[in-house]
Amino acid sequence: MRIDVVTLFPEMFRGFLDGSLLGAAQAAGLLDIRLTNIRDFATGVHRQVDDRPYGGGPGMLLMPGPVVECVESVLADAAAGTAPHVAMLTPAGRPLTQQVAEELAGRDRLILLCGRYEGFDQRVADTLLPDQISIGDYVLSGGEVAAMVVIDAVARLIPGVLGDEQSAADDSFSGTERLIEGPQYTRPREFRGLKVPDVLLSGDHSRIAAWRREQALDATHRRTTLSAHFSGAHTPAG
Ligand code: 4HQ
Repeated sequence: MRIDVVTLFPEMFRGFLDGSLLGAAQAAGLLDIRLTNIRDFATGVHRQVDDRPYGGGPGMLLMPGPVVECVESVLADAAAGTAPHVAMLTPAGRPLTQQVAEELAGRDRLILLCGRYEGFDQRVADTLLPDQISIGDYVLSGGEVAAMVVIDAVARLIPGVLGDEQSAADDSFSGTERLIEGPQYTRPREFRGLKVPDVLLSGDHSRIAAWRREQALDATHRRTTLSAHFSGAHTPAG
């Protein structure tokens, strides 16, 4: 799989991409991640990429020219094969879920478009008609961190990227039911008086599977009530 990142801050990705999982995946030829700087497509002596919004208002917007030309140059670099899937990171996008990550992991080529400032001139989306993805309902300073989240979630789904001993199939949200994983335990059998549930030591694999499923259903049900619990108004009285 090839992923192109279009950004004003390619250097933000270096440590992340050279890290253990992604570094190994790239060294093994499973993943090819390339960075292209929007600034390289700016024109004029000042290499300007941003400007003030028409109609007034705070902040700056990314101008359409440098962004669209940057993406087009990445598209032109496509060898024979299927057209890259272009996705823009924006709070207005469809929420990133495990299902969306699985869908993206099925593509041969992705182009991730990272904005800065107050975002992109509308004509970037009107010209490129990109997929639009949000990593959550909060505001980041730029799309780079969001793109790293997408790359992380997608890369580990590419066959061969996780070791044999790990499996994406067992994770929270995987499978058709999309359940959250229940609790897991390793040694020691007792920690500060807290014991590993007996069923996990029983060696009875069908009982263990049934227990894990029950715990996953529980954890999934519990989480739907958690937001309400933690976002209620907190007074000294509770
Ligand atoms: N952004 N999910 C980029 C986000 C965001 C999000 C704000 C995107 C700033 C320029 N991206 N603009 N949430 O907060 O993807």
